[in-house]
Amino acid sequence: MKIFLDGKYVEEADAKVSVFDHGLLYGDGIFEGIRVYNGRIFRLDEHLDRLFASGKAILLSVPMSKAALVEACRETCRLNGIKDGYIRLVVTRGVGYLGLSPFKCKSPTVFIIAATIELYPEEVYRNGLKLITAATIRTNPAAMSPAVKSLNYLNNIMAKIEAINAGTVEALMLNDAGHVAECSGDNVFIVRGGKLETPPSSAGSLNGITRGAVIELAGKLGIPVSEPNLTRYDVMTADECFLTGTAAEIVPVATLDGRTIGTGKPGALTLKLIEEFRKLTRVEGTPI
Ligand code: PXG
Repeated sequence: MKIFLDGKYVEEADAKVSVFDHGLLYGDGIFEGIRVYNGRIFRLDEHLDRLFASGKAILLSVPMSKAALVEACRETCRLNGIKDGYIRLVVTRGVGYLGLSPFKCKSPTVFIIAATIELYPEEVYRNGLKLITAATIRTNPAAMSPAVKSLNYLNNIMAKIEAINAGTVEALMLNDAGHVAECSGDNVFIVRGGKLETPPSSAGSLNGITRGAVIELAGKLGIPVSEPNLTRYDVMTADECFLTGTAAEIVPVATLDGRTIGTGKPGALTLKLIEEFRKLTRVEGTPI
């Protein structure tokens, strides 16, 4: 496997970063997870916009232009023969010293991996996912904005551990006001009376690319979408619930903390959106 690392394409065995890189020492850095479908990179532009926004928020200047990053993503896919897969684009603060200050780091490290991705089990798409609520709340945006896709994922990983310990794959995370924020690596939607609802980013969620695509598709299908604050009660008593994410795509949710949502089977609107999203991924994107 060839990896893009700081301007060069190197063998996986040679793709190494220093133990003094602040991405490793402090989780000081940003990343994107991007899908490749049918030889096209899905919503690459949006992913790069989010990467640059994350960088701005943490005063990390991405050392490559958007056009150069597009080319590097395409070339990494080409070199590895990836037509359907996953791109992980990472920008770290770079090599520095022991000490928090990022200003002593010489230059950011950039690497790109193009590989295949492990999806949720097919059973989850047929029967719906059993969601639990994590005891771990989502980071308060006044502490560190969850809109920044940073290398510091411990908050989400703690929720993921809770999900796995409960025998499932994803956990709902609330914010410190008790409102629904998102899941450990997915955004959340509910259907109520034929309308879609998803928490606002201000509730403490990532501005998901898949979330954005679903909102767009709903608009085209004439389905109203709003972004109110939601509680666990709203999710439990919804007609339908589903999660969205680059890895997950659109996953139906069957239960929350043992309460059956709707019929407990993937709902009609969820299935329609899955169908439309799959169509979209087949035709849209930056050709490799
Ligand atoms: N919230 C969080 C915290 C995420 O990490 C999403 C929402 C969904 O956003 P997108 O833009 O993907 O629709 C994410 C994204 C993985 C993996 O390896 C996780 C994500 C993306 C790609 C891979 O588990 N999470």
